[in-house]
Amino acid sequence: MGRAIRVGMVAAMTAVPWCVYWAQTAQPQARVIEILADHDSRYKIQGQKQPTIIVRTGEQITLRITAKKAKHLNRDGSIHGFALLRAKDRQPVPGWDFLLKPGVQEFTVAAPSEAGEYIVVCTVICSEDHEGMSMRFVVLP
Ligand SMILES: [Cu+2]
Repeated sequence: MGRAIRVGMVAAMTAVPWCVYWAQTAQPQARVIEILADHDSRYKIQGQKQPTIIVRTGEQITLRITAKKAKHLNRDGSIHGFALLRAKDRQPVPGWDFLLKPGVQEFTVAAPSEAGEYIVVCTVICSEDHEGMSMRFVVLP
């Protein structure tokens, strides 16, 4: 029992300098959000039936998007798009218009500074179901 306490104390003592070190050296990491832009012209997020991305205003996020080809593609080889629109007027959000090639790609971006409802839409006519390729995106204050 005495030994267990000593071990606990050592762990607590060594943990303090490590925390300080970590706080001083760690870079602010963008939160990674994994998205599938699938062959059936749908965005998917694992574990979500109705995929929704929820972020905070100005939050740094990394979109890690896996794209799988549907029926059609652009001449430049893009198979899907990923553009963000403000829901109330479908105004595009500057800097949030990505073209997706087959495979995995990452985009690190800052979330909009205005809280509210947004929509992610596909910008490549990827199939007959392209019009339905959208996803909810919520920016919390
Ligand atoms: Cu599409």
